Amino acid sequence: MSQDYNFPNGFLWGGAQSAYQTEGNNYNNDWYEFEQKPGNIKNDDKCGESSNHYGLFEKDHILFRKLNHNSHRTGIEWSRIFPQENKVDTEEIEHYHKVFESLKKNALKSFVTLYHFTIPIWFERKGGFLKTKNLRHFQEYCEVIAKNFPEIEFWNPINEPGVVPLMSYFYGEFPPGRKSLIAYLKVYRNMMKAHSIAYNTLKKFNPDSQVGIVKSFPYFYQKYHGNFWQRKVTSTLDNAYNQVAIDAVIKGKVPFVPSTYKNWMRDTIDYFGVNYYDAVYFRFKFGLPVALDFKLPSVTEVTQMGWGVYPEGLYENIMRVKEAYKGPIYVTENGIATLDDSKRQEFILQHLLQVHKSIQEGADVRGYFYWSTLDNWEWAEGFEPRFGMIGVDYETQERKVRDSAKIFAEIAKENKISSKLIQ
Ligand code: GCO
Repeated sequence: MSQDYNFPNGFLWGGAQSAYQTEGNNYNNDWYEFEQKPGNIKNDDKCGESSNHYGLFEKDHILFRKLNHNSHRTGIEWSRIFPQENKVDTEEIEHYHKVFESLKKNALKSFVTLYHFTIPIWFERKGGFLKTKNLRHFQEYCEVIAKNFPEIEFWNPINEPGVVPLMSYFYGEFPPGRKSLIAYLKVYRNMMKAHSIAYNTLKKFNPDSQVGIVKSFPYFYQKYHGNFWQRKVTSTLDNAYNQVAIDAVIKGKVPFVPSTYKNWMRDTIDYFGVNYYDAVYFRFKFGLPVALDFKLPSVTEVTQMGWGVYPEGLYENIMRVKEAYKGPIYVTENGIATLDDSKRQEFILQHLLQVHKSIQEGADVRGYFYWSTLDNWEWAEGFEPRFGMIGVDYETQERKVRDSAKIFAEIAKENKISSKLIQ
């Protein structure tokens, strides 16, 4: 049976990227320092000029528009705005004004992240998000941004509040390289506080802007499909990673945070952003989860990141959000690192069909952002993974539009996946 899969009117189609991963020439944050130490990054790569989006943003935006995107998720680099404590760099404010003007000129709605893993060196020296008293610096940053950029319609202040606690403070693979469960819990709690600070600050100055959460949302497979014991254990882990953030922004409930905070943490989202890549699978030994795989045992093929592909997880996660939250949902990241673009084409189609299915079943999904528009710096994995729909030659900074970008352009233009495309 041939069928077209139509998306709702006004659906947003775009790509996502972050400031540090694409801009290039950022020398004033914790990641820059971290990269200097041999062994921290695969192949000892350094972010350096990256995809030079800082210099080429105008050309890039024109290209995104040509590819029928109508929106774009991007970010502001905190260490550019505040190179030192209490010092705002007005030239950088000017720069970002130009970036947002250019997005507007190209009819791209901007979704803007304020903190996407990188913090200024001076903030890091003070203990970063591990110290609750440092949150006032984040608040100050949010205030400067709110006052200077009233033109922004969609904010996602903190990218994936669960990832920094996990990668930086539990696994120690991101700066500052700590490995402590206590630090994980403390930083996660402070991330959620920081989210509500950002929400309240941005809304105070721009009540009409939409402020959301962008949540990394792996699908904990055994929570639903394991045996009795596995379901129990996996649910606990899912609570500690996924549910915490959902409860914080919807109910104002955060473990170890007194209930006096509840009121100002509750209802601190105008939309829910789902970042989805894969299902995770725990290997159990003697009843304990001893290892974590980023793929199901049945999946043999993995991406450059070692992640398996499991599109159904995106549908399941959207439906889970729908149950907990009545507002709009966006897929704020979904993508694949591969050298074989035909796999990317398949990945995009399979995941969009799951998004479509969730919409059919009543989920209010209003947009989809592929990660990533451009090839870019993949943190501790360096430059090897190729996530982009648009390839980047890092020697020449030349952009190469991959076929997946063309397919995406067709879908965005028609606002549907046609039966022809599926065939
Ligand atoms: C994250 C980030 C991105 C990554 C992307 C691919 O989820 O870690 O938001 O910065 O680059 O997810 O790993």
